[in-house]
Amino acid sequence: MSEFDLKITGGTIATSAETFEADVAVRGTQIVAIGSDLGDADRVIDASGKYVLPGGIEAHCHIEQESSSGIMTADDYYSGSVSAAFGGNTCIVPFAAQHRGQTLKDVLETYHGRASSKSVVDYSFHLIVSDPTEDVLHKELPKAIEDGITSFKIYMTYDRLIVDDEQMLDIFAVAKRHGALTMIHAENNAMIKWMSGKLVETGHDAPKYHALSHPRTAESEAINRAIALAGFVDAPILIVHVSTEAGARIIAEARYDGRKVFGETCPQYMFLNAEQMDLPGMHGAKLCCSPPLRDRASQEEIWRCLQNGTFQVYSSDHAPYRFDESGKLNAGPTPAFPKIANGLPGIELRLPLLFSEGFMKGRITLSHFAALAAGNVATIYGMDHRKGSITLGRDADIAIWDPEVQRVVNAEDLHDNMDYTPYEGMEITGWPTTVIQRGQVIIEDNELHVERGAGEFVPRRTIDLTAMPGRVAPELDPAHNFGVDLDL
Ligand code: DUC
Ligand code: ZN
Ligand code: ZN
Repeated sequence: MSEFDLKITGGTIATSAETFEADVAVRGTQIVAIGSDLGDADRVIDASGKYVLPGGIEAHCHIEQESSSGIMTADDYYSGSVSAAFGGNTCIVPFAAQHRGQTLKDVLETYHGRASSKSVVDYSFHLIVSDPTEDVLHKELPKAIEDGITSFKIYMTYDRLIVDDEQMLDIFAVAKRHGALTMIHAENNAMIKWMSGKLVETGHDAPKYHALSHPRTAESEAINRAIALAGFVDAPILIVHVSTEAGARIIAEARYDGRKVFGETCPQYMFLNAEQMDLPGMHGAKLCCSPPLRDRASQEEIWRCLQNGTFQVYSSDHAPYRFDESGKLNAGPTPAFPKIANGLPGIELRLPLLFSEGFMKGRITLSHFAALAAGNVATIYGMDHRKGSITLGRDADIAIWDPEVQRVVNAEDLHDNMDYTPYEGMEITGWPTTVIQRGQVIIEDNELHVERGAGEFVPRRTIDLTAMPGRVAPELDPAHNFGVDLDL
């Protein structure tokens, strides 16, 4: 009998902290040795000339989720997870969306049912909270957190999802008390509605006008407000899908002040711009997402904020709606832009795009790539005891990247259930050719080697906020408020 089940030899390993040459050995589901001259193994993978990196964790994706207007995403947990795996991911954290009137218990049961029988990679969920009733706040959210769902998203826009400032404070206070992280879709609802109304009234209802209807200031105003509200109760927040430099600066400044604030951006804000929406007919609908694409200068600014660490998280925001009546054209063949489903696909290309344009072109180091692919997300979302690094004792979730592979993006080559990709025609250098999940090779030779349902639910821990001091607002501090203790 061999000492190990699997050994990966000759590769260059990267974690968020360092890059080094070594062999990796796996027994069962875990990494058990890293070094040279390790013992023999049942199977040896030669990774000479390749990079041995943590399996990606895609922490912002919409899979088998009904939008607030009832449109189902094109990907279910099978196609979505297969596409994620082909893109070098071994774990996904999609949303379990509460629509108003639903209990969180029912929502989570539904999503566990959807994922457990289909996902080929490990998974967790972030809740979307749209109806913060007393029960939700004081019973259901604490229970969900206890069960390992330690993050939830709220929306500052969309009529059917929006929570107002007072509700945000309620949610932040619960998150603070129980150690959860609130993710925020930060856009000013009134500005979007006002601009959309003006544009449509004046006949500007083609898809490209969607980009104008969500002004940059709508994002920065909402980010500012979210940070002020969360900062008041000293609760940790993560601003998702940041599209503007103004928004990024507010996040950077809050972090400079020690506030408990994280930032995320997405490939669409680095690789695409609104000029590309100026297409004939409805084709611009393929690029309608919220926040919208901005301009070329903004792409460079978002890159810079990724490089300088303002964004710790880089996610696809995969929100797959096909260019047909099941998705983008759900409201008819020529809907005005406010009726077009929002979102772009990108779960398979998130990492190849960053590897190619970021690491291979010298914009980020390999360690920074590993951090953005998996390490940062594992830490921020409470999975780093199991995932996100090539480290002894962690799950053997590994993606072997071949820097020699050259590909031109073509929607037909992707494994999602979409009929287009916004990245069509882009040239990519480097690809994850072997993907290993908990010691099992799941992708090799361009083929899937895993059954549906092989992925497991990963209960997550609460967030570690060491080195993020935050502050107590004087009005909430008994030393400065006549001794009032609100026991938040
Ligand atoms: N927000 C998301 O996070 N994804 C898709 C659309 C949206 O508004
Ligand atoms: Zn959002
Ligand atoms: Zn999203």
